[in-house]
Amino acid sequence: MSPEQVIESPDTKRVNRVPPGQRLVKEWPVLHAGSVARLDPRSWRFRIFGRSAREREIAYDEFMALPMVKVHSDIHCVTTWSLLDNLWEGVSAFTVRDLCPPLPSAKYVIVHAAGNWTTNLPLEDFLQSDVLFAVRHNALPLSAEHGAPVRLVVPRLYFWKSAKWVTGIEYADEDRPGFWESRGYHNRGDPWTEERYSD
Ligand SMILES: Nc1nc2c(c(=O)[nH]1)N[C@H]1C(S)=C(S)[C@@H](COP(=O)(O)O)O[C@H]1N2
Ligand SMILES: [Mo]
Repeated sequence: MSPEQVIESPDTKRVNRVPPGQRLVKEWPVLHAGSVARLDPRSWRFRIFGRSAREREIAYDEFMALPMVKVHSDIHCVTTWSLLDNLWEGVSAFTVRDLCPPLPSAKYVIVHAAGNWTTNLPLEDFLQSDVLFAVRHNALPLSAEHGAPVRLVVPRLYFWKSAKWVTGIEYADEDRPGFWESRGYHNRGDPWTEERYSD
């Protein structure tokens, strides 16, 4: 039997794993705008659309049958808490890209979540080995509070890019600020250079 492969998010290998202005917590906080979405897996769909030659809509059972990866990563929230050593399990961004590739002109991904919530990121930040659509955290299914049935995890950016209650992704030629990005948060959100707020 081959040993279980876990993808290491590169930031977990830094000598100092805590970015400037952050402090460590032991419990995982719950943070979001509005109320907790309670999505029924039977009607949930994952839609890949926008600047692609075709469009895909994936039901929950199909999504759960996709190849899964495990990622070990740290969480850095812009409100200054960091939670180290998270083990995520879910579908790699590469797998989603292969199911429905972007057109060459597409440079951004708009992530859609329940209640018309969105977040935006450069395609380059999305297509990294440690980016996944997670269904489990530390071996337990995601709770509704943390984004069930599926949440995005983008370990190298502040945690607001990690959309909970994901309903799909849209490839775009032009950037389009999402919910927090249009409310004063930085457009990209690199924790190591403290890209916290837009000025
Ligand atoms: N759909 C959705 N996803 C979201 C948010 C939100 O308001 N709606 N908030 C973001 C922010 S600001 C943070 S810090 C994290 C918090 O995730 P957690 O509650 O699992 O810790 O979710 C992110 N994903
Ligand atoms: Mo946040």
